[in-house]
Amino acid sequence: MALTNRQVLTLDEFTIREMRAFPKATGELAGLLRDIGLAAKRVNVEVNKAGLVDILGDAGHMNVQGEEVKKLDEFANEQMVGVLRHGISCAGIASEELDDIVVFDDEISKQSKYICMFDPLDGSSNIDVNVSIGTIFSVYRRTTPVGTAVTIDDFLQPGNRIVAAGYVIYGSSTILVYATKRGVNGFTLDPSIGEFCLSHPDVKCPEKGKIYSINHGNYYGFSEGMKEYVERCQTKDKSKGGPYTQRYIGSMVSDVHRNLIKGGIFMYPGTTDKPEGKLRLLYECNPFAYIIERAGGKATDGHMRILDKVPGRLHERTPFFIGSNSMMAELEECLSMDK
Ligand code: P6P
Repeated sequence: MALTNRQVLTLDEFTIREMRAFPKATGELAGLLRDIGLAAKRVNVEVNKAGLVDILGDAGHMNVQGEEVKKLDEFANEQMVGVLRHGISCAGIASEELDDIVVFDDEISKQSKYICMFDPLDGSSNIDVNVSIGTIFSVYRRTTPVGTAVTIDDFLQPGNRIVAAGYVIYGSSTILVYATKRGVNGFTLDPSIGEFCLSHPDVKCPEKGKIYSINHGNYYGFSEGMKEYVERCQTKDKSKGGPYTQRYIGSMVSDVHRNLIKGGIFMYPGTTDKPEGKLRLLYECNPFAYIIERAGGKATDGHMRILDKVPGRLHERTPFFIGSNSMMAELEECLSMDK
């Protein structure tokens, strides 16, 4: 008798199984994650053929970040907004690609208790050179009453209120990783059945690591403490932890995903001319900070826990340090020189 394939859990089967663990669960969160999985599949199709059709190239205008928007950015944003608006599990969204929040003010959506924030296609400057890119998302309970239209207050919540967060990497394979209070799990898209299948159960970030990720091009803008840590990463003096391997792809989802799996530290510090750094608190830093903490790692802005920062604006940026606990401790020792 032919051997049947080993039965692997699909994303939908997994979220439904997780829901059974919470008797009071309504299935809304499982539904929201299913919607995001659908958007990811549609984005994946376009990303994988971007070089073949006229979907490459700048869409000819600048986004709120002052960056040229590429057509795939817009497509990915439309897919995320579309599935969440037409689903029944989200009352509104905020996107790194949009100036303001989008309120889903139809009667069904207003009854949802969740809101979602996302960077629809992070690293899009890498699209034209075939480097992996990704979608980053986080889910919060709304703070305004269910049944009313969401407001900006529903979005300016600290990351410690996150209910679920995750990312999708469109790379050599397409992987969706998401975290809830029950842990971090990864799913690889099986194109033969068009389903995300559990491939990385219960992901844990190694306590120690040997990989450091930073853009050395900004070195002369670093603080003394930051420069000291970079020196330690390169030193042959093993008593100071190093030498480490430097890996920097320039696509956050790829750099952070590798360090999450293998151990390591990713750093995007502030510099003398940009003390707030480059990365966005709501769309990039909070989701990854939530995921790394659920996997046993740590994320700070150099002084405080990322998840405790109370956002003042949708698009505010923050210095960002994330990774294995032992490397984060070494970093903090160096950054204490700056105080
Ligand atoms: P830099 C991509 O544009 C991005 O937002 C992140 O994905 C990535 O980690 C970072 O910027 C790279 O920035 O200044 O080193 O090119």
